[in-house]
Amino acid sequence: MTGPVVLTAFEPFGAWETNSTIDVVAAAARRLREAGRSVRTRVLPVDLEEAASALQQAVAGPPPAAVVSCGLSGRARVVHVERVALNVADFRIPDAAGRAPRGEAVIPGGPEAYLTQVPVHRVVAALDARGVPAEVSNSAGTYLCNAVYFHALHATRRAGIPTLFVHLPPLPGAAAAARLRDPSAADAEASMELGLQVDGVVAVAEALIAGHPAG
Ligand code: PCA
Repeated sequence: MTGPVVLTAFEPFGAWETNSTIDVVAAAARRLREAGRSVRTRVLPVDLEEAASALQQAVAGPPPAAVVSCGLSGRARVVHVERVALNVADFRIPDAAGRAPRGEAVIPGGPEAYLTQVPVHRVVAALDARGVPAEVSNSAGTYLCNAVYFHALHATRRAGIPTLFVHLPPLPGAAAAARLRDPSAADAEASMELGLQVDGVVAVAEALIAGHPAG
């Protein structure tokens, strides 16, 4: 039996008072359920250990039809379709538990990196077709998003479950607010409307469920 589509968001962190991925994922889940999909959502803590166990629980049980993890990026002006997760935790700001690893392995003894098995250019094309600006990204950073992506790929790749991480831009106005607290947290121009972000996450999930020839 095929399990649900798993969608994850993150709690707020650093200079961000809210994490818009929570609203985007909730709205995308509603749309997918209306379309008859079974969906499981999780909001992951910005805590290296707890995020890993929450992610592992989210993908446990009948193999998910697809896993789409979403994170907020203060640099993203379009949806970033992440290709790579590094086995590196190197934090510029501490996580919620005060951890600030410098160059430690996400999974000691694991491979140096995983590449998603999802054809990322096809996903960007699917987003373009829905009018959602997107690009392939070759770095999910070295913070929580990268760590969660590494855990997700580690947990799902043997079973061939399509797994993708997308970095989403801030909502309009949010980058300016974050920059007041930490000018390095965001680019002033980084922003995308909520509706477009929801369209994007729905399109990513549908593309992954539909499956696609390698490309
Ligand atoms: N973005 C951070 C962690 C949580 C989030 O939404 C990141 O890019 O690592």
